[in-house]
Amino acid sequence: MKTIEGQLNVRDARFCILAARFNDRIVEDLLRGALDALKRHGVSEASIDVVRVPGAFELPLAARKVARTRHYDGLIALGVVIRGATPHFDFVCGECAAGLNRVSLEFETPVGFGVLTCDTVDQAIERSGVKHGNKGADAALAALEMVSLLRQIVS
Ligand code: INI
Repeated sequence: MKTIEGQLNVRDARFCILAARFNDRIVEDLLRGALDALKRHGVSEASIDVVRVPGAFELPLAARKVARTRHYDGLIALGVVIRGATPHFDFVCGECAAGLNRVSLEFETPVGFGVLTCDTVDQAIERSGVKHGNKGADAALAALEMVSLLRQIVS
């Protein structure tokens, strides 16, 4: 039996982090986590670009444009969506997740999903480096692992 799985040390990989500005104080913590995770696994700062978008809803379009360049091995999308009094949350979260997944499949490019979808600000803070880890770092590690995995599966 052969098991194929990705590693976290990937050679010569380029990453693009897409970060939403909405709820920017929390997104910055996700960004810090993602950058730290990449660098600690050997990705140089010169191999990472950061693209800023207004909100999580805009992440898929920017990700698509970035993926199209074929300049990057992996993308990492970061955002924080917090439920309000209207159904807006559901539309932003749904389109964001579905759009990012489509980009990933269409371009066969890993997209780490580091978009928090929370009921409260406290939940978001807890997931951006306080109590429940840092989901930006988790998304970066998932992207790293998937880049490594895809490199091993050649058609
Ligand atoms: N964008 C977010 O990233 N997080 C949110 O919590 C949020 N809320 O709550 O409205 C949000 N809305 C903006 C949206 O992503 C778009 O930028 C906006 O609708 C313009 O297209």
